[in-house]
Amino acid sequence: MFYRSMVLAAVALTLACAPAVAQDSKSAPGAKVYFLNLKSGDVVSNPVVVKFGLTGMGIAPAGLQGDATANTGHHHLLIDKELKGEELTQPIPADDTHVHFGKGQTEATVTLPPGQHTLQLVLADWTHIPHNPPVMSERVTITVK
Ligand SMILES: [Cu+2]
Repeated sequence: MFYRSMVLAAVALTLACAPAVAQDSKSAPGAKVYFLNLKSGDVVSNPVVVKFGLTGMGIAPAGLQGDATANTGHHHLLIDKELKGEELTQPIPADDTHVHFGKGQTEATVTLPPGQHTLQLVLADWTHIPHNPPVMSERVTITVK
C-alpha cells in the first residue's frame, strides 16, 4: 500500500513539474527558423527535400538537458497543421503531421500526397515544447505534383 502511494505521488509530482520546466526554455531574442529551399507557390515532386534554416539559436538533440542546451532546440515539421494557443506550451505531438527531428537533423525527405500542402517549422526544446516566445517559420503552401 505504501509503495503504491509513493508511485502515485511520484507520478503526480512529475506531472506537476512538467509545465514549470517548460517555462524555463526561453528563445533567444531575434531567433529565426525558416525553409532554406522552399517558399510559398513552389511546385515540387516527390520525394520532397526540406532544408531547415536556423539563426540566433543552436541545435541540440532531444532529451539532453542542462546548461549546455540553453538557447538550443530541435526542429519539427508541421505538415498541414498549425500549433495555436495552449498547444504552444505543451510537447508537440509525434505523428505523421508533426514530425520530430530529435537527433538534431537539419533536413528531411518527405513523401506527400499530390496536391496542396502547408509546411511550417517549429523549434522546440529538449522536452519537445516550443520555446517562449515560440520560434516558428512562416507557413509555406506548396503543390506536390
Ligand atoms: Cu521534438
